[in-house]
Amino acid sequence: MRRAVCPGSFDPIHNGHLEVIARASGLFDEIIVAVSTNYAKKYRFTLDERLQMASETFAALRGIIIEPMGEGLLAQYCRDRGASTIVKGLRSSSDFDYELPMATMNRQLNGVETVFLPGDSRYLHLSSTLIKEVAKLGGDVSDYVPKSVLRRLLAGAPGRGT
Ligand code: COD
Repeated sequence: MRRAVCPGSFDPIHNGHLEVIARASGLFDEIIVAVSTNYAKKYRFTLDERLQMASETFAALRGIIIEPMGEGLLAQYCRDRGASTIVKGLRSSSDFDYELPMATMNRQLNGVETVFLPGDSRYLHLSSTLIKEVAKLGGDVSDYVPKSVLRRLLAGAPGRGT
């Protein structure tokens, strides 16, 4: 079985992530969407919420598993889960410059390879940070996030009570 891991914070998951993960699922038998926890990071959504939003997003797609990744090494997580490949989406050359050293390190640590998929041009400007900021200030992000994410973002938008 060809199994790959798509790791991320997914705080929250958005259509740029979704599109890359859906395409990756056509290349592998099984995709594990690994939702990371980095205790040095301040998340808007709890791990449970991020897992739930990802699960709701991929409910209709077969062969996609949503899991917490924990805090440890991604390369070790991949080995523990029997995955030989990491899939990452790229938006720009700066993404590539950031990702290349990690891809090399992960391969040298235990042989796990990284495959890069170019992001879809409709979503290259998206990041979770930008989406949270626009939504918080009352902007319309409905073209950029799945419905379950939109519902949660709107709960914190201006004039809606939180
Ligand atoms: N279009 C396409 N791809 C996108 C888009 C978009 N609009 N936005 C984001 N992506 C890609 C990112 O490039 C990334 O590959 C992935 O989606 C996840 O994005 P985020 O922002 O949710 O996640 P990050 O960048 O916070 O995730 C970081 C990881 C969990 C991947 C990273 O921290 C990690 O590898 N942690 C493990 C610790 C470890 O092993 N460290 C040593 C590394 S050698």
